[in-house]
Amino acid sequence: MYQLYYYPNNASLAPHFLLHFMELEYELLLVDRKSSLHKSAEYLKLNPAGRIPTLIDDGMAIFESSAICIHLCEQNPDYGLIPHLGSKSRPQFFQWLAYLNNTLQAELMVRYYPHRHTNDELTIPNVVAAQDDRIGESLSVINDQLEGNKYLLGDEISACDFFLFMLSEWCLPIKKSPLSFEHLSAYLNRLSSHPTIMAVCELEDIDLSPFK
Ligand SMILES: N[C@@H](CCC(=O)N[C@@H](CS)C(=O)NCC(=O)O)C(=O)O
Repeated sequence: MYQLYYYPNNASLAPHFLLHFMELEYELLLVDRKSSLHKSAEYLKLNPAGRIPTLIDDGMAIFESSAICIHLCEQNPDYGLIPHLGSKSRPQFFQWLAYLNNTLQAELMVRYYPHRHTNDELTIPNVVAAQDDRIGESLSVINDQLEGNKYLLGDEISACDFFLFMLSEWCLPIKKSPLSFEHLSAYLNRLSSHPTIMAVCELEDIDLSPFK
């Protein structure tokens, strides 16, 4: 039995997709961000970074969404969400997951928390505008990868696709929306009908209609 500390449409969404897809037994524990519970002494014992998500596996706390995804994939290899050891796709898996988590997600964090990246209030709109451009560049790299590929790694769905769906949802309000990219938009449209994405988004009250 896993426990996932989550908040709707936060970085817990990708691990939530995986738990659902793999039909694992899990409990969702809401971290009330509005009351800053992610900064409470109790939560900081599990996740000293004070961020969401945290996964508890047999009493062990794991934080960082990509690490949680890799751990779930490796513990449940039969579901095929990570290419097996020795497979040529395996380095591609790590490449794309790292790109999503360390590049696109990092840019999104600056976009949505611009006040943390400048000590001059007046420059906040400039930070946001610069980030919109940088996020657009990342989405363009991803769009190119999806030309002729059903999923990020080719023909098979992987954890990277669930991670990308989460980030794409966050990108919807960005100046150059993911839906404005030909291949990315067709891919998101297909993924939005995936049973796991539909079920988890319904539970987290995430509107999928923009992808349709
Ligand atoms: N790199 C971390 C980032 C997690 C993260 O920043 N989560 C956000 C919610 S999407 C959060 O907890 N923000 C609260 C804060 O920064 O105070 C991960 O991927 O798990």
